[in-house]
Amino acid sequence: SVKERPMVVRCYTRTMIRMTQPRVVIAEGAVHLPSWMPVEAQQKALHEIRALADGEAGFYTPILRNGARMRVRMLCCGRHWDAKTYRYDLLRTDVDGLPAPPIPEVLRQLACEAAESAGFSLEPDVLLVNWYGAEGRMGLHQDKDERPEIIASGVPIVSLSIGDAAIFEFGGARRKDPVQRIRLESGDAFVFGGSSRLNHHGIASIVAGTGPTEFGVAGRYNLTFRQY
Ligand code: MD6
Ligand code: FE
Repeated sequence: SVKERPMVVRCYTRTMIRMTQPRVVIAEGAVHLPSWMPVEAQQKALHEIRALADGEAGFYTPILRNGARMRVRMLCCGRHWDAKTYRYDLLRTDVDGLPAPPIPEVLRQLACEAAESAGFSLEPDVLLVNWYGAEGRMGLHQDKDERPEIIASGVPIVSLSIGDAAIFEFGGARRKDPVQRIRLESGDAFVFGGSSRLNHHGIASIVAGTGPTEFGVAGRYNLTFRQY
């Protein structure tokens, strides 16, 4: 009988479980994967983020070309996003001139899997880590500093969130298009590419004190993986 076939049980790997998890299509090519990262994966990722933070080229507060300080701390891997020129560079020219550290393999692998879970494929060569305090936010923007061929091909950006929840706004191709508000929790993945690749989006607010207490995270980390 079926009861005598333990093989069926053994097939339920983590991947199988993930495949049955919710996948919310927000717009064409924009997919929210709630609770996509198991707690152990979030802790592994946190370990990597802390190692980067403690490294020579750690977090800094970007200053934009209009002179405004961003309301997040940032750290880039693979390539550095220059807040003064809005270009990618191998060196942190607008910060301290140090080279951007490589993307940790554990994180790169997570991003590839998240892209796959959303029906995309991604070979990330840039990772931006944003660190938000309770007052952190990010204005509505488009991610359009990657190579034009990559953007045109619809290769997605993969976003992973760890720590406090955030209210994410996801709009359309035009800045004045209406936005959907999505609460991103610790462990959520959000992937957008295809015809949504240039949609406006931002972080309206952080919901302080809502992250898993056992992580000991102050605020929220957001990791965006890109193909330059
Ligand atoms: C954030 N995220 O979640 C900011 N960009 O803190 C982004 O700006 C973002 O979530 C591109 C793709 C996904 C994102
Ligand atoms: Fe973005």
